[in-house]
Amino acid sequence: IESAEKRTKAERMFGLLDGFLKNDSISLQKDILHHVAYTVARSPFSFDDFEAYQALAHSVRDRLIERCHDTQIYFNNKDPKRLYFLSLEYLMGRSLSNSVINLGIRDQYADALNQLGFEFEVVAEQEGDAALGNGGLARLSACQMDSLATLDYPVWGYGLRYQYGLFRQVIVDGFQHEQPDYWLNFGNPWEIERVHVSYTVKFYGTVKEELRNGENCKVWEPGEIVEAVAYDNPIPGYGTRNTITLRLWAAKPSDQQDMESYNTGDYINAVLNRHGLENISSILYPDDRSYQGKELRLKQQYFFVSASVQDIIRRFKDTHSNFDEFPEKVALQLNDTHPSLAIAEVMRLLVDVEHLGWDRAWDMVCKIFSFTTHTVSREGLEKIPVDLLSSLLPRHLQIIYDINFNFMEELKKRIGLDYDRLSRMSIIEEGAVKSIRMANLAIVCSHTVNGVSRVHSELLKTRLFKDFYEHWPHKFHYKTNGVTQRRWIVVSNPGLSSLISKWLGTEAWIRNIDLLTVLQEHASDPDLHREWKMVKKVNKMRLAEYIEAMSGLKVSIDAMFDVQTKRIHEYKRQLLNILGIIHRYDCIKNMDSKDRKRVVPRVCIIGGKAAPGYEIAKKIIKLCYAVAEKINDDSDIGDLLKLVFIPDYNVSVAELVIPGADLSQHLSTAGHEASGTGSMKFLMNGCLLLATEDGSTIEIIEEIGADNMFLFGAKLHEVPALREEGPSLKVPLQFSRVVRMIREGHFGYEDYFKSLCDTIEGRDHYLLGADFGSYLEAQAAADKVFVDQEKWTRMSILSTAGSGRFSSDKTIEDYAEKTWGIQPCRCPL
Ligand code: B1N
Repeated sequence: IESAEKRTKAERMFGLLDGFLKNDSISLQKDILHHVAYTVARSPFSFDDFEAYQALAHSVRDRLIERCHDTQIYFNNKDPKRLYFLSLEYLMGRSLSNSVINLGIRDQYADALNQLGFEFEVVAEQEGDAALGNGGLARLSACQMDSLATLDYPVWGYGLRYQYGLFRQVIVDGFQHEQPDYWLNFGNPWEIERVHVSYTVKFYGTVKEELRNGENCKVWEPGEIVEAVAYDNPIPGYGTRNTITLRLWAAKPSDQQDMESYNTGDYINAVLNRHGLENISSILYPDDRSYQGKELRLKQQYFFVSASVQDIIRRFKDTHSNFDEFPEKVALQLNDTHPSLAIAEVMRLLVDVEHLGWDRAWDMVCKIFSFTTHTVSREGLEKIPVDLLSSLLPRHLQIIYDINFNFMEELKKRIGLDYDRLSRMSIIEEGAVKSIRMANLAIVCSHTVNGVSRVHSELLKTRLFKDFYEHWPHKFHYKTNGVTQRRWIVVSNPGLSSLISKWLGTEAWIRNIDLLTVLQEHASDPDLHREWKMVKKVNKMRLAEYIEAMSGLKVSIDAMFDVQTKRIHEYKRQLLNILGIIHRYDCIKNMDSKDRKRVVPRVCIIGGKAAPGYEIAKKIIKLCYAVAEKINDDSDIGDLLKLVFIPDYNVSVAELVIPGADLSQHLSTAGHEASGTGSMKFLMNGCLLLATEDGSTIEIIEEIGADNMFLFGAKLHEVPALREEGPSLKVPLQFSRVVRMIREGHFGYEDYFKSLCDTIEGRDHYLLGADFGSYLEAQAAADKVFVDQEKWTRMSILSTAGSGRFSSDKTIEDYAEKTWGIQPCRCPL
């Protein structure tokens, strides 16, 4: 009787729900108007573009929620091994276009909006970026989430819901200023607040030993308790019903905190103190390399890791009565060392809370963790001062000491008392400041250590982690990074996307990137050339309009659009680019009118943020403005050369800039860029690359051939000898000349630029002088080809055609099979 009653209830409910939401344009219009009236609370007869965006976003959100439910129900039934991806940063950018494209209902929505008197593109422009990350590493996480969803893997992403994303870059008189990005000000329709999914996270306090059931247990009595509340962000796959979840944690005051003060009458201060706790998840650290050992950063790391691990164990326990199957059902991926406290947290929960015993817990830890490092230099490795950890997380420090003790004992058995080696490999660094080496912790406890490109992995094996490689050669692998063609072609370059589908006769490449190689067969087809150039022209017009709107500068779309956009770093050598531009300017100035006719007109575009405390990087930005002012105001130069700095480079600006670029520059000193992913986005969009042989570029060369790119500069093995030469290194005369121009004040601010010039004359660690000659040659080669538009277009087609290997789908399939051991789990339609 009971089950019959249940069935009728379920049937009745299903009847009321009327099945799934409908996606025809009339239903979508009704839906949008419904949200205008009841979510945005505006009159359906009068609402503006932003309100239309909000209503539209909520209507898309409804569909995402539907799919999220189905996906989770399906996963729960199948109980596959799940991947948990832990990252402190995700650079998602906008969600609207991406979502409707992945759901396959963009055209229907565009139609619906049209009927209501709105334009999809204009409405989509209303959305702000979700910028919960710094640069390449964070955008990689976002691309990988898209691939994980599209390829139907059972996955959860975990991270922090920062209230302030990456700072906004505002330029005042050529100087970078930082402004807070309070991105949640206008609400965020893409997240689902889960007030019931919350965990307490403890800090400070002391650890006591207690006898429980005849066993010695460690009991951590915390000094501070914070609540972690889940915010779920649906990630829809393309061409599948699967929609996975990125769960971001926000800190909220805990009810358990400060009970004492409530009882002592200091009510006001008790409440105010609670508020401070929310700061844990409030700000994203804007330095993408330097590690400073800040307490708040460590708190952030532990806060998100603890909530995530508790959630993972809770989900496992929902369907399993013991931990036997834990390693068969759970894979934990550490995106760099930032989440590596998860290792100690899993140990703590399994040993202190679940009482599994150390050996059993340790055995599991060794089976579930994998680690990807994005670092190339020793200075980039995270270290946590022991004093800091001991006060903030006393129990975790004990656990790390125990892990290290066991590891050292095991090592001694293998290598004897080689103290140098033992101390290099130890998780604990003894020194002026005793600290925990987070990379060593991650390597010791992970079954797999991945680099992000082949050459990066070689550097890990021969330099950074040589001792570990010799000890555990089987642990070391690499998965070359990739980017998602859904965002970087389909969303951001609709013209190219339709063109590719037309010439391939299918849209299947959007899920199966290998098909792109078919374009090679048409690389010399004049019809394709015509259409290809047309698409580029339209994208350049779009970019030119943006440049004019932003800076007032009019640029000619017949000029070569030469772009370098990425974080500003000395090793990325934006300064080399600027010196090259000064040289070009100087040459043109000294030409007669006959020679000037042969100059290939260029619009040089530079963009990127400098970390707020990185003085040299900020000077590079100022120099760019100073040079731009001189060149752009020089009527004698006209359209032959223009220089623009695009402020506040972020994902949505990238979506505009990349499709409009002819040439893109990737100039890192060999051995410094672990991978680089910007180059892959440009490559997909048919931009030719001017690059050093570093990071992933080396693999791009293998794929499209050196004759399809403009390569220059010292190679990895040549760098040490060049550095050795120091100030006696011979540099081209042109180099000294352009640096002198800066020093002598051709662009003003000579005192301010002095220290910048000093970094490249004398020591010149990043070898700008050494590479300047070959840089100019590569630039000249690019000019030469640009004049031959047929050749250029062919190279451009071959760039896109060869970009398939750099789709994040490839990276993810490789990780799934070789590192995580997970299988697709596709929710039926
Ligand atoms: O990660 C990217 C690579 O393509 C780049 O080559 C690499 O430089 C970048 C601390 C980082 N490495 N380290 C960081 C980011 C934030 C932070 O707080 C370090 N980012 C990279 C993707 O593999």
